[in-house]
Amino acid sequence: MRYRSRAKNPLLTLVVLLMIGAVPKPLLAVDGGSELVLADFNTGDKPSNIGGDFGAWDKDPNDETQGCQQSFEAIDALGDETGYSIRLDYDVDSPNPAYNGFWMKLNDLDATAYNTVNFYLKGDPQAGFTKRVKIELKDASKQPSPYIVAGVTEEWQKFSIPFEKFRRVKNWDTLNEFVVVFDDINSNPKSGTIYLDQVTFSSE
Ligand SMILES: [Ca+2]
Ligand SMILES: [Ca+2]
Repeated sequence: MRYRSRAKNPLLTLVVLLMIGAVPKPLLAVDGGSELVLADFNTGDKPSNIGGDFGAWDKDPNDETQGCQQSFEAIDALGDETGYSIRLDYDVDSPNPAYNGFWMKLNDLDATAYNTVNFYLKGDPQAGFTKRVKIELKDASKQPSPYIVAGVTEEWQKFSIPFEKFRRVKNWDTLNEFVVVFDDINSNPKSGTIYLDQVTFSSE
């Protein structure tokens, strides 16, 4: 009854609601620096926010004892109820050398305005998950520059890695690829599920 007495003009209420819904979400975070969203995965489809393709990969598709499957999961690192993250079901438990993961093209992006790569990770408590995950950035030379993040938990966590940790990237003005690697050395357990979301470059 109280709601009705307040909503004196249903048409006006509708217009206000439409206006609230029409306010765009800011793409830039402006607490001291700028941030470029590479991928929030919130369309539940390709491509990334910068038009890049992405997908799962594995060392040997013919080895059925290892692999990585990518899918969209309706859980979002920033709590967006309509958002998605990337679910990675990995398996590096194989009698053969095993590594696999997720790649995302950066389309020769010029990242010289930024100095940090950020992303969110969490593990799936039911499936199990590795606490250590290797991240790689590649420039146009396509030489992988690895960095290992540790301390993944079953809650969303933001990881921020300064560019200088990726020592083999020479040309920050032509970035080729962001890669997640599960390998049979760093992954424990050797099969499990990791969620990835909100990959950004920022200036800190
Ligand atoms: Ca998301
Ligand atoms: Ca296996």
